[in-house]
Amino acid sequence: MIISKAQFKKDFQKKMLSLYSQEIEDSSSSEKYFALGYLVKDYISENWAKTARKYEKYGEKQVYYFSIEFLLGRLLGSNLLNLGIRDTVKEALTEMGIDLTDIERIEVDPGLGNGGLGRLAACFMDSMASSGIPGHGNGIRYKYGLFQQKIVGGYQIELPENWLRDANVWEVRKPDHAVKVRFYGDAWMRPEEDGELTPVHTGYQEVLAVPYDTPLVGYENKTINTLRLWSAEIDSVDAGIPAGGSSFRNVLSYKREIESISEVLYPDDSNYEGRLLRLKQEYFFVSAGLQTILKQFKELGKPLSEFSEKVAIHINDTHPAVAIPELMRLLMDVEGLQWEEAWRITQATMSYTNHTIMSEALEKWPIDMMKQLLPRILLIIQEIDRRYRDSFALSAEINPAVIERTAIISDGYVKMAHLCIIGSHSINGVAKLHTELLKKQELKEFYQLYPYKFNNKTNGITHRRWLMLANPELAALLDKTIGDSWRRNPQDLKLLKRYKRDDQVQAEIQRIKLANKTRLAEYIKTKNGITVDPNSIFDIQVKRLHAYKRQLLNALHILYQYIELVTNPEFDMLPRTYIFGAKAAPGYYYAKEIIKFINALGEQVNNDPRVKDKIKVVFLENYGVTLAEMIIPAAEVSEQISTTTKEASGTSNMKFMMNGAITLATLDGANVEMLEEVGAPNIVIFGMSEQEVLNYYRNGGYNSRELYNSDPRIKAVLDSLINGFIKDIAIEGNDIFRSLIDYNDEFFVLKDFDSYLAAQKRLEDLYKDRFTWNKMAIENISSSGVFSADVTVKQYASGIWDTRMIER
Ligand code: 26M
Repeated sequence: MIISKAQFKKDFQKKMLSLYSQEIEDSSSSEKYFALGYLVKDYISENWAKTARKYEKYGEKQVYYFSIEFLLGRLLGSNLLNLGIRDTVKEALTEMGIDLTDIERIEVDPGLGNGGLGRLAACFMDSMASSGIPGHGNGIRYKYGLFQQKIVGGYQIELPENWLRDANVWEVRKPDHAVKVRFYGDAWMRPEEDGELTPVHTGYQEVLAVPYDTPLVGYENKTINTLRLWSAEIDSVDAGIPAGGSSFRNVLSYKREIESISEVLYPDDSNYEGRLLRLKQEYFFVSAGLQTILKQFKELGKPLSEFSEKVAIHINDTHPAVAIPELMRLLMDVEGLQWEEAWRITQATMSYTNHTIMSEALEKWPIDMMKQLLPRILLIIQEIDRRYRDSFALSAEINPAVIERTAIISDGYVKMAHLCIIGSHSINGVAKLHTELLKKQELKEFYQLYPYKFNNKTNGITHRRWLMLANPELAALLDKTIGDSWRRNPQDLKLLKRYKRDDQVQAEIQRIKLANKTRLAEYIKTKNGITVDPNSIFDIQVKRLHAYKRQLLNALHILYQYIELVTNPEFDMLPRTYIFGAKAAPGYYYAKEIIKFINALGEQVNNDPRVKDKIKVVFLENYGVTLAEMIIPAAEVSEQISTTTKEASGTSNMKFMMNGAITLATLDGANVEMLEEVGAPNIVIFGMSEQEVLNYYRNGGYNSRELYNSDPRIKAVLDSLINGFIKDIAIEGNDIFRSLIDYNDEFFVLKDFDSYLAAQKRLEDLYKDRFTWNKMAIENISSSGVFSADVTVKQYASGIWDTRMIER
């Protein structure tokens, strides 16, 4: 949109007056935030309504992205940017003596996701709107987001994330669009006189699902899509009150039970836990979303046979898998379709993304639990399973064991990934390597049955949030050097390649990095009280804490350098600041021990005069989207060191690359494609190959104790975990030692240790030559355009959803 500074000032003043009955001069920062937020929301509103009408008018196919997490981050900055008025507003505010970034800092970061999966959903929402794809999100409006992390005495403490304490300016509650979702009761097929079977579901509890809509603003294209998040509320007190009737106490506990559905985000992103409440959450937002989609489709006046021509539904990991039987239920029980027709429509509508090959993360629900909570859905799943097994009856070449292994229901469980594969027309992995592993390992038998369903869609990130907003100085340098076409077409970043040897551009890149590092150093000083030198190498690993991501490998290397510094007079190194940020799932004991270890290591290294400030170790608490926006642009070394084959894709790797960090990586996930894009001289690769890892996992033969006994560096490092050399980790040091030696080092930390050390040394040598380093940084920035989620969502649109993009 176009607005003059004068008009904006008038609008802002008016909004302040109507909200708080006061002048801007008399307002607090928080009041300024709310006034500006509501004003921006007004600016959005007009095109929000228009977008919906336009989609309707042209009969556009709509995409609904079903995800149990949407990790959006703050929205004021990105909405201003995407509306195309951020510069105007910033200048106008400056003229009024107000700093826009001070106002932006007031906004709470809604942490409605754990990490990669939830953030990917948010990047896709931004990219779909910005590419003119009619794509909307469907999820849960958690009252409490991911816990806030505090570090006390080196340990993680979790506090509730009450993000809704103050008003949320972006959402619109739509009580008139509420729908009812049914749980519990009994379901069976009742034989009719004509021999037909009618489904019956009685004695259910009804929960009211109330939608809250948030606008998803496209980048300067007048497109506003919708993120619909559902909140669980009590409907009528007579639907589902337990025995005892509607006494006050009964009603109160009933209300609590209902509201608990959308109360809190599960804080675990790597371990499946068969909790009834989690299954409730899954069915809750899926059923509410599907009922709405079906209702909207019917308003078009088209026959249901054309449903999949107008609607695509994407299942983000298996968490929304019950969408498949739920759509079947709606089409049959409510709309009266026959099984075959309903099944054709369902398969044609649904598509599924797999985000992990780790077996402990695969969802499977006990049949009994499903029967208790979702009796009608279980009947439908059983019928899908029966027909799946039946479909092989005539083909002799299918081994019955294969059918059993790929079935949806077996050994007392409903396997959600199997349901997704069988019930969708497309299944994709999130990086080339990951998709290949799915095809040849984890889902091999499905791949043999349905090769045409499998495809790859490498993840991406929105360059608007992760470059334009997070690194405005770099964005300005790009504009000045190569023009601003990269903003619309991120692959134009490659125009920067020509400048990789340009002294002036190199100097600017280095200056901007230093400025970003200095800002981060100030933050570290205030938050952690640690003085770090902005001229030291900033080496960063930020992501969820998990054994396979190997924060431990990083920490053990630091410990190695520390030991060398204090014992070996010959040893020298460039000053380095190691920065960590990571939340551990509250029940993940080992991950929490690693947090303690890193903090204890930092405490000791940072205060040991013999280190002479060559090493600083910083653990930044409460890592999340907002912190990432400050940390990533300040990075020089990006640690992407997962055990090869374990990280499906990774997405922070792409964010670091786009901000000019040099990646230190295993050939895992999307790191492989980053290497392809940027070229071997511009990335530092180490570690085991895919083949080596798979071999060990399949045939055994790895013995970590041998490495401990044969490599004196490993011995020295591990011994210092248990001999009191590092203070205050008596228990943690011992447990970590045992995980590496007694439990044979499941993630090959010791196996990769030597190779990692060598890679770290190469990195240091590269850094000594600033011309080479800056050149590498420029190569990375210019090669990062393909990792824009704009590219990714267009591939989804054409390859899976078959949706068009609307031109402005
Ligand atoms: C499941 C059941 C109960 C509670 C929580 C969950 C759950 C929540 C999130 C499980 C997994 C969740 O996320 C997994 C995830 O974030 N995977 C990451 O997805 C990214 C986007 O594709 C990839 O880049 C990462 O490699 C992958 O680890």
